[in-house]
Amino acid sequence: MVPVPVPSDLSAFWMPFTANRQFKADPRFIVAAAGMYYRSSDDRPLLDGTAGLWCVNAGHGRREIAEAVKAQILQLDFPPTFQMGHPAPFELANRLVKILPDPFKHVFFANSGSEAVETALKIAIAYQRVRGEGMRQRLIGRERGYHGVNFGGMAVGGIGPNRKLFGTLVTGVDHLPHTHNLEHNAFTRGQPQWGAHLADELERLVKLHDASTIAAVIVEPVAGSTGVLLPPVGYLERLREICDRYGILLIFDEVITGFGRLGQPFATQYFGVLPDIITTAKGITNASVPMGAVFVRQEIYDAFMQGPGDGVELFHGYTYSGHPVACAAGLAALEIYHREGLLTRVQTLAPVWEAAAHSLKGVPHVIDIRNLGLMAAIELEPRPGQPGKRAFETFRRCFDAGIVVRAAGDTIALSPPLIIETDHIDQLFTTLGSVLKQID
Ligand code: PXG
Ligand code: PLP
Repeated sequence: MVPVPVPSDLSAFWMPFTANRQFKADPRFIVAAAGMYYRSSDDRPLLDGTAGLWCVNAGHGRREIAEAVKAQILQLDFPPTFQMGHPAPFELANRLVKILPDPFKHVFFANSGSEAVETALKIAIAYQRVRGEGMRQRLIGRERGYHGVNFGGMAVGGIGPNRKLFGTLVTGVDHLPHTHNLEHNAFTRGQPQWGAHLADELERLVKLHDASTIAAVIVEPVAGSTGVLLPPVGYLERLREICDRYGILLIFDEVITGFGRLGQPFATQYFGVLPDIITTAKGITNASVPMGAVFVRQEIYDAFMQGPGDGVELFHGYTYSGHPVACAAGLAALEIYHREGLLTRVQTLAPVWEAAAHSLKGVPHVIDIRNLGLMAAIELEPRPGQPGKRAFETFRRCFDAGIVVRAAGDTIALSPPLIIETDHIDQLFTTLGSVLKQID
């Protein structure tokens, strides 16, 4: 391989969600990627156990996407989508609604998961208003939820450190309790049996605030970023029932669970529970170009399409909503997903994945193992008074030992590309197991 130079001055780039000083003192550089592997700056292969950040579902360096992007830029690099059109977003939206359940017929494009979430929250509040329920302005999220880093998503999100420096956020927000419980559910394979009653906390919030003030509830069907928290059996169904009873919209944030992670195109199909709005991003372009999207049910779109036909129905949009390059990448990614059967491939991989993950039971420090589809979490006992340190050291040692894993608090999260083979699965868990045996 031709060596790729690493910059000597690391000071100007303020790195996101990173201990900048620690990293810049002892950097880890990735300089190339193909298929299941990255290559580090010291020319070692690194098995990608996290599909980038839950997003490179078809594996790295897909030539078809690169070619589609190049052709698109040369054909038409950028026109606005405000009051004028170009073919790509219409084509991509038409393709996307084909892999969604029936009521989802309309797509609003954004450029990230965070923007998709802001869009969904705005659509939810505006929908209540256009249907004559303008008092419904409250939003309900969930503790430990992650919905991106913009103000709305941060407010409905439930991760303390992501919120605490940022003032009053968006007001009129409340939270359901999270569903993680080691006492009842440790080492459960797949969805836990205990915990569906936690959805009834929504009834409590309805009593507290009155249904007439609540616009929407937003949850991740499987919480990813916070450390793979699974919905107990019956939990999502119960949330759906309560939302129906009180005219509250249910939003599924499928930024991570979209595009095959659970063995169906989306988690809504895997769980058989239909929300009213779905947000997604990441895998939509196989992470090659930033893009997010919001899918809405027919009746939500229709509610906006009233009044004079020459009036703008939704005063919302990003300069790059439906950017041609992102759309070209999205169309090429969908083509690969279909051709290689990746949106359902996890159905056959999941049992192998589950067995491999749970083989770490009994390894030092491991206090829980969770899995669903091609997601897994290995939760570690925190070092006393040093939350997150043991998992972070595990991540660093794994990097040195040739695998990329993700540390979320004291949990090691795994979510590899959906093209993974069984020998990669072995390498991932064998390496992780031996690192855990080496550290204190
Ligand atoms: N919703 C969910 C459910 C997500 O997982 C976002 C929204 C925001 O997407 P953007 O594209 O704005 O980042 C996400 C993103 C991690 C990690 O450590 C996870 C995400 C982002 C960064 C890190 O697991 N998920
Ligand atoms: N800030 C300024 C000054 C702008 O002009 C714009 C867009 O025109 C934005 C922010 C929003 O940018 P975007 O549409 O890319 O989200």
